[in-house]
Amino acid sequence: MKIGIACHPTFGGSGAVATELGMQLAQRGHEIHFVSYAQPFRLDRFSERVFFHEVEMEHYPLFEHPPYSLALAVALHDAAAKHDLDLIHVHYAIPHATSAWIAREMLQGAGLPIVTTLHGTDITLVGLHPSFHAITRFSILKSDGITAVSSFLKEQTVRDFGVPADRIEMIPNFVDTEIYRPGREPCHRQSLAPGGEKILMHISNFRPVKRVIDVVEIYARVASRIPARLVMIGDGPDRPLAKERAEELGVADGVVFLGKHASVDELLPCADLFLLPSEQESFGLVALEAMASGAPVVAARVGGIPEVVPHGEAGYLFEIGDTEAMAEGALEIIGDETVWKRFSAAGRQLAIDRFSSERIVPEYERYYESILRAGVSG
Ligand code: GMT
Repeated sequence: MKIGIACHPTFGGSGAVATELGMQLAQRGHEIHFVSYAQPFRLDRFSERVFFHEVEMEHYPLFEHPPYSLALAVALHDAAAKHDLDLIHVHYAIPHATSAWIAREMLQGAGLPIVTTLHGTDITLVGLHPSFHAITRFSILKSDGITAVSSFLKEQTVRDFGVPADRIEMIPNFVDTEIYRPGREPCHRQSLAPGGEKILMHISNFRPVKRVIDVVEIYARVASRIPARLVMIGDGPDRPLAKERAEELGVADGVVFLGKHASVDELLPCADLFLLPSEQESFGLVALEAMASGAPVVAARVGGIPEVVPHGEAGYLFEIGDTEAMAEGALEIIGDETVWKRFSAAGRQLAIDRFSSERIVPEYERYYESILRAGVSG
């Protein structure tokens, strides 16, 4: 198949999933055309049959906010026409599902099926805003195929957007368990925790929804009981607040901010524990990557996280903001080698059994085939 993929290129789960899916599909013989305003952050290696089309935008002084959605529609239309695409798969409904619909209209009945994958805040936050709700609903319903990354997200879409449940296919996110695995070399443990301290890790785009202050507070409680360091990867609006809180709590020396890293597969195997105390998480891809890398997870019991991290098996889940319980849970796991080994092995096994790319990527292929057989709904 020749597949066009539109996604946000910035650090974030939806762009990561879109890129990994495109690369895996290309390895399986498909031709993949990524379309975005910048190269997706994980599209950092050459792959046969993978192409990138940059959306070009004219910066005209009249526009305080250049109309990206229109430029993307044109880029999708041009890529579809020039490369004879069979299908367009957009990740994160806003604005991609709308741009894809415009592109399909512009092709005037040439028949370009659109698959929209719903990822998270396109449904639970941004899409709910009155300025986006109607167009998000319209564009989702105009898609020929709709997938959601968790059962939680599917239910939210049915409830808040009135999309019939039988129109949404739940296809969970996946992880390449050959790349995300324990014992990767070189190991950065020595430089991250030179005194042999336990390593707690957090990776995100430091938006308020990630509750990075909670991460620091959990760490401070843990570090008051056992030698530990906190490795913070990523960047975003709440990074200064997290730094400030670490200083207030007197634990700044134990916290290292590494900034943005695309290759988190090299760092996750160093973690003794992964922290994800988010306010909302439709899936929690990074928790899955941590589990595949052998790191147990302590997270908030929210959204789709319980579908990924079984409580008491691969980690512990607690109520949002309960940093005391999260710290206790963390100590229970990292304070006992036998318990840690059990959680670590269970998370890795789960990633292999339920969420490996070998298992999930063919689900997308089957879904594309069913959409192509059904034809464009319009
Ligand atoms: O929805 C977002 O906040 C953005 C999105 C992204 O692009 O980072 O993240 C969502 O999609 C990921 C991949 O499917 C999920 O693993 C994340 O849980 C989800 N984030 C939220 O729901 C907050």
